[in-house]
Amino acid sequence: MQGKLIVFEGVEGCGKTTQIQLTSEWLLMKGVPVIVTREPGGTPTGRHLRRLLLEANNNAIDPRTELLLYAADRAQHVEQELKPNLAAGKYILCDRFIYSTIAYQGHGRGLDMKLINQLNTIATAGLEADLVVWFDIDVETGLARKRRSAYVADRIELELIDFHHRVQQGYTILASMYPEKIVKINANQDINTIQSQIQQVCIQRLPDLPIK
Ligand code: Z5A
Repeated sequence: MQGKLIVFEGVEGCGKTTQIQLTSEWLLMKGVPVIVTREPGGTPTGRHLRRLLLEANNNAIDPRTELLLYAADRAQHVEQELKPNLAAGKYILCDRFIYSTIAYQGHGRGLDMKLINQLNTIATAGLEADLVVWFDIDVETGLARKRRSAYVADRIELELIDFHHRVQQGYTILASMYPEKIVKINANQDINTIQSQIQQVCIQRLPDLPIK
């Protein structure tokens, strides 16, 4: 048995969490074995790292330290959560993966892309996503959505707007580089329309999907 890794990516407030939940309910209803996880924070060790990485008052963190902490979170996640669940035949819905590091630390912070790719290779031990769903949304719309909901801004959300635009540009570049892997969804649409498009994408791009 071999499962599949489906990754959801995009800027803040793009609707990943909402759609992961709906996709999980749909797949479970169709008899597909599903688990939902995220980066950072998909393991007990990762939850400690997530706190360090996202605490709003932790603003002395150096960009290279940040990069290494995301890589450490990913290495633990791959070994403890992703690989065993894939081996057990699960369909994994993962909120963020290597593409976030390329978009945020690479395009957003301007860290060396070669270094990022090396660290991603070490952290994933070669594990790749089977499908990446990218929620394409205006940065301002995403941030406004988050501000409308009752929430406390984290360290990355507090970055200047230019940073978020560079991240969005990073995703645009990634989607044009890997069209066979990354599917763009217009995330400015309503929740139900987006969900039915995700279901179509899963059916089309994952031919072995064991839907009943
Ligand atoms: N990060 C990084 O820098 N490098 C890395 O390698 C990794 C991560 C792995 C944590 O991510 C942070 O880590 C992230 C990047 C960085 N930056 N920040 N901050 P996260 O995924 O945990 O946090 P997030 O990106 O801010 O996502 P989120 O808060 O979970 O938002 P979301 O999942 O995209 O959206 P949502 O919660 O589904 O929806 C937000 C609101 O909009 C909510 O009120 C919804 O009801 C509403 N919503 C959702 N869909 C719609 C539609 N279609 N229309 C209208 N309203 C909607």
